[in-house]
This record gives sequence, structure tokens and C-alpha cells, in this order.
Amino acid sequence: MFKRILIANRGEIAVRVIRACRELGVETVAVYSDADRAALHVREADYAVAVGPPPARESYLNIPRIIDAARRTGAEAIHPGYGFFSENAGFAQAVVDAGMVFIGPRPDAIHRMGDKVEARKLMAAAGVPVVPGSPGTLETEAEVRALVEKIGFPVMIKAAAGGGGKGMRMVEHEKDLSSAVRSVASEAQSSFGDGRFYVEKYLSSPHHIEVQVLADGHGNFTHLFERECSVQRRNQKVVEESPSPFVTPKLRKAMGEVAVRAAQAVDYLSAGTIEFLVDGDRNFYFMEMNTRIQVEHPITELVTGIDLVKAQIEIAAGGRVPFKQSELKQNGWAIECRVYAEDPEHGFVPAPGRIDTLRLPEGPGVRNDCGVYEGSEVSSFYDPMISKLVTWGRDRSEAIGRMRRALSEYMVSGTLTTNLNFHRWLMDNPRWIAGEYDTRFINQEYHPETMAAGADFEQLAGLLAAAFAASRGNHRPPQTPAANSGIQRQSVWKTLGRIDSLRR
Ligand code: MV4
Repeated sequence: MFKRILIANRGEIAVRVIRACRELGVETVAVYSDADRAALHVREADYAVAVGPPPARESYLNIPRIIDAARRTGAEAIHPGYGFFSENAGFAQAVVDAGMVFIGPRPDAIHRMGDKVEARKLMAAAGVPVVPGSPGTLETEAEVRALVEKIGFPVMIKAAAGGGGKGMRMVEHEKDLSSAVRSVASEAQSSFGDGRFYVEKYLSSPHHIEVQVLADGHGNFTHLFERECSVQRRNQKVVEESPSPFVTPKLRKAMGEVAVRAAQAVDYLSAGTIEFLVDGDRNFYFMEMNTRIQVEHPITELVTGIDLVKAQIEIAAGGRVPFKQSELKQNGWAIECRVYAEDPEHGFVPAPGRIDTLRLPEGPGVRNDCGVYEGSEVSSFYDPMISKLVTWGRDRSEAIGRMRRALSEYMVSGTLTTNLNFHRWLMDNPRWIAGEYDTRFINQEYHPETMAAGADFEQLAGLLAAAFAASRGNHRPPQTPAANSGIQRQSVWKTLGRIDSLRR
């Protein structure tokens, strides 16, 4: 095992990796920008190295600075977390060239899966289903027309260099084809410097379901079942759960086997994720592979009992996948809410700021992977995530009940805004509760403008409750149970704070 690891990341994922290292008896080196001198990951690590100014380009994304920090502190390996360098084959290679270990896949696998069209070809050749469409990139409108003759409308035109929902257009009618082709090509050229595109059959109401894989350097390729990630907004996941309410045992088995085949095709090493689009008839298609540990990995950890980050580190040190596929079972249900400093009532704009008071949920079945503390700052330089609130239950209903309860405990005040009320709304939504949703869900169901009337009504109800309580003499400081023979009405303020939960 390594003696010391550098974590080339910040926030909750850096803290998550530090926790795994501590359990393994491995020392940790944090890196930090000038904006993060007081950050939680710096406090938690054994050593910390300053790597530059706040903009990530000049600090967390500065290859020579990060490699130098590792060399100076005697780190033998580097964990990239997610984001930043996690899917940068050049960085992975630089780590290897510096004589250290990159905790993740080999640079070649990162590179091959990073090109969406190459990945699509590779997967098709390996017998992994891909969305019907063009085998590779197309050059001309005539080629697009020839393909559409074969697969029919509607189609999706996607930029080869795109991703994250950028540079794609759905086309339903012949008359809109040529303008869509031209706009995708020019948008791709201006955004990515690469105007190539390809065409797929359009899937009308897909689910985003992904399969966690784990592979070692001893020929073991395994999967840890699925995560349902269809609650997304503008290609940003908001809530994930495992298992997926949409996946049948038969589909689960088929997707798991295909995910393992996909990992084998790129001689994968470490933790990775195969993302699938699944249509209403439960046909599933390879979308892309994430060659990193993902934000939502905790729900898989809670359901399988496997510590994925510890497994990544052990595998990087030459160890094996810590289970046999046949031993692995899905136990219970887990849900993750991504708690962000953002304003759902105003288009989910980032709303970072200082945290003055913080009350975090605890108790049975609750895990909160948090990157901040009371008094700390959610910086405008980085992703404004506050924490990942994850609950586990024996079944979906218990996991949802615990999430509701945990959200009722969670309180943040300061100069920031949070999306906690969005999560409280979601946990009460009938379609969510029924598990009947796909990737269109938030667009279809969440309309904060029309819900404002309800919010005003609630505020009025709160004021009436306060006036009523005052008229009953409850404006005095709360008395202790001993002073009023055991039954104490809670303060008006507490009642106001709990109006949300009373609605249920
Ligand atoms: C699609 C699709 C329907 N048909 N491709 C959006 C992000 C990008 N990575 C792939 N995306 C989609 N590709 C075909 N042929 C619908 C989506 C899509 C989507 C996919 C996953 C999660 C959320 C989504 C929201 C809207 C559209």
C-alpha cells in the first residue's frame, strides 16, 4: 500500500478521498488555491500545499504545480477526484511520467472513451448496443439525408466534440433538416473548434441509467448494478437513486453484463461508469463512459456495502476487486440529493456566499458528504456544491421518508441561497413518490413561477399562526417542561420554520 497520496481536488470529494486514506492508514496531501486556504479539505489532510491563485486554470488545473507538489511532499500516487483532471489523459500520463501512480484508469482508456464518436464505434464493435445512427461522423447534408432515409425521423444531430447536452438538435421533419445540420456544425466549430457531427435516432422520453463498474489489473471486471439519474436539469443531475425503480431484474442483468463487456473492451482499470439511455420499452443504449469516480458514487456504496474509493486506491496499489461478482447483492435503497448554493426559484442560478449557521442532518440511515463547515465560504470560483445528502432505507419508501426527515433537520443560513426547498418539494411530488419519471421530469413538473401563489399563501398562514399564537400569550420566552407541567407548545418561529413539513 502507498505511504502517502496527493489529492488533486477540493471540496467534498477531496474530504471523501482523505477519509478512505485514513481508513487505509495512508497519509494525505491536500492542494489548495488562495481561495481555499481555510477550506475543509485543507484542514482534514495531513499535509497541504498551496498551488496558485483562485481561478482553477492557475491552481487545480496547473499540471506542473500539482506534479511538483506531489514530488516535494513525497506522494507516491495522485487521486484526481471528479472534474478537474479526472478525465484528462494528458494529466494521467504526466503522473506516470513523473514516476507516480494515477489512481484511476490507464491514460489510453481515458483517451479512447473521451472521444464520443470513437467510443461509439468501439462499443458497437464490442457488441455493446448503441443508439441506431451513423457509424461515424458525417461530412455533408447529403450523407445525413441518406442516413435518415434508413432510420427515419425523428433524429438527433450531435456534435462529435459535444457533450453535456451542448451542440445537439432534434429534428422531426424533413423541412428542418438542413438548417439543423448547419447550426450544429457551426455551433460545434465555434464552441469546440471541431465542426464534425453524427446522427442518431431520437429517443423521445429516455431514462438516464448508469452502471458502476470496477476492474483490477488481475483480469477481474465487475459491475455494482445501476443508478437512476433521470432527475436532471439542463444535463445537471439533481437527485439520483439506486436501484432504479424503472429497472426490472431481467434488464438489470442485461445492463450489468453489457457494462462489463464495455469495460473489457477498453481494458479498463479502477472505478468507472457506463451511462445508458433507456427508452420507454426498456431498450438500452450506450451513451458514454465516465472514466472517473462520480459524484453519485455513495448511493452505490450504501446499497452494495463496497467502499469504491478504498477499492480504487487498493487497485491502484496492485490489489484486487474486493468481492466476487456472485457475492454482490443490492441491499435496500439509497437516494442522493445534491445540496447546492443555487436559487431554484430563479433558474437555478449559482448563489454562493458565506455560511453563518449550519445544522446538518444525522441519525439512522443518513450520510452527508460535505465540503463546508459553519463559518466557511461557498466560493464563486468553483462548483457551488454544499454537500451530498444521502439516505438509505430497507426499501424505497423508507429511504424517501428518511430523506424527508433529514431535509427537515438541514438548516443553512448566511449570505448564500440553497436548493433545500427544491429537494423538499421533490420528496413530496406524487410522480417522484410513485417512481414514475424520466429525463423530462423537472421540465414537466417544476414551475416555481406558478408555485409562488402557494408560497404567498404559506407566508400568510405563517403570519396568521404567529398572530394567533401571540394572542394566546405565547410571545413569552418558551418555558421549560418542568415549569408548565410537561407539555410545551413550540415557539412560533419553530412553527414557521416547519410550515413545509406541516404541509405533508
Ligand atoms: C439523446 C436523447 C434522445 N435521443 N440522444 C443529453 C445529454 C447528452 N449526453 C445526451 N442527451 C440526450 N441524448 C438521442 N438519440 C436525449 C438526451 C437527453 C438527456 C439524456 C440524459 C439525461 C438527460 C437528458 C435530458 C434531455 C435530453
